[in-house]
Amino acid sequence: MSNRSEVVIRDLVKSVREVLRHHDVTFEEYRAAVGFLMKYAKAPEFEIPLTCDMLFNATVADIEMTHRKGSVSNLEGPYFLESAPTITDRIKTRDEQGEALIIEGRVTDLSGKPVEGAQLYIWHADPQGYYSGYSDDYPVDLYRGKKIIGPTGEFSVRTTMPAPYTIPHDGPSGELLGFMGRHPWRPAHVHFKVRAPGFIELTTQAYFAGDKWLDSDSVEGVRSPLVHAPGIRGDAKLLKKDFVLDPA
Ligand code: MBD
Ligand code: FE
Repeated sequence: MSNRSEVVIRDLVKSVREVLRHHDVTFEEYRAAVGFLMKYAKAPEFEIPLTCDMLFNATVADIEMTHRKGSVSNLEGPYFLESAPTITDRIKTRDEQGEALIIEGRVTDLSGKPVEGAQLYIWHADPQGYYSGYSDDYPVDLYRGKKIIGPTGEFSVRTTMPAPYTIPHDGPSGELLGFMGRHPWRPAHVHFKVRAPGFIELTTQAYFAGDKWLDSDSVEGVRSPLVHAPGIRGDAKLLKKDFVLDPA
């Protein structure tokens, strides 16, 4: 077999040509499309990865799941930071704003055995829908953390409820959504990444039942096993989330 880029890229081009023929695309429309792509050259650097994530990242996560048995994976999104602070039982939030959220569960292997020493990264938007760490006045230690999993595999972390969020939409990514008749909203979500030696890295998200944007997520990331109906504990909402890791 010829090399992989040959096979995949040739097929990709073939698919696009079929769409052009199927819709009788004119030279004028073709020129307009090339003109649109030119906008990415002058746009901020994040626009190309944002458009790619918006259109294709969830599909790659789905493909990955056809080879795995553990927890359902989902998009990483653009806001993961390696430099998240190590936490114990609390994620730092601004001035106790927003509704409290407790996230708890276990990290295990496929047989249910705890994965001691796993690193669980948690990150999410603040109550206004913004992520920390992307401007000088918004330090990385807010709304994100890295928890080291102990011998029982269990964790319990307190933070605040994330708000629904719009992806940046004043550039070409937003214009493309507009061409497709779509809005830029994502449902409220919490991001997770779990790393442990001997296991495949798991990247996923949790969504909340009843969210207005679940059925029309701008990045089409919602998968039903990831939608949780939160419980209540004291003054907080309670999200139960277990992570089952596949062996490497
Ligand atoms: C996000 O916050 C996100 O989670 C994804 C997947 C894409 C854009 C912004
Ligand atoms: Fe996100």
